[in-house]
Amino acid sequence: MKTLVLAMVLALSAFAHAQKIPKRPLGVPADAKHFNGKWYKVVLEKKTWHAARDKCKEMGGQLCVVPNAATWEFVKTLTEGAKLWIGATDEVTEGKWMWSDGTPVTFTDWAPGEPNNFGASEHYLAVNGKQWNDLPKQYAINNSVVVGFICEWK
Ligand code: 2F8
Ligand code: CA
Repeated sequence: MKTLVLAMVLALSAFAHAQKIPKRPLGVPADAKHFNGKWYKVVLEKKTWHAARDKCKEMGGQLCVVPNAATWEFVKTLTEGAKLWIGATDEVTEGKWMWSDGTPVTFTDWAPGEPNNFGASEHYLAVNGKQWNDLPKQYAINNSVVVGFICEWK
């Protein structure tokens, strides 16, 4: 019996090791979800894109960056269909989309016809469970559709 228990413990330990589940760093919220070396959390607070960016920084992270398709597939699962800000903007140069960590936006999943800079004031990236749209920065305040944002931690 003892041998069986020991074998099970060793097997479980080997399984956990194989999964490479890292320890959540101090300061990252306990309910943040892990993907590929980073931690992500949906914050359900209606803020402008800039206030959302600042809030993520205050919490020791940054607005979510989506550098590739694999990350987007994961981030999609966090949205549960809600419209949320993530960290890209073309506010400096219209049409030149940059992540708020200073890297250029290369991978994209814009909805058909987007980004369209509707009304010449849409410079901020909002996502839902499907695709991307550019929206005005005040959209979460003037209209309750953008209900929050996604922060990430390294
Ligand atoms: O038709 C797409 C278009 O829909 C809205 O504008 C009418 C969105 N703007 C807001 O909701 C503020 C656009 O971003 C979107 O491109
Ligand atoms: Ca748009």
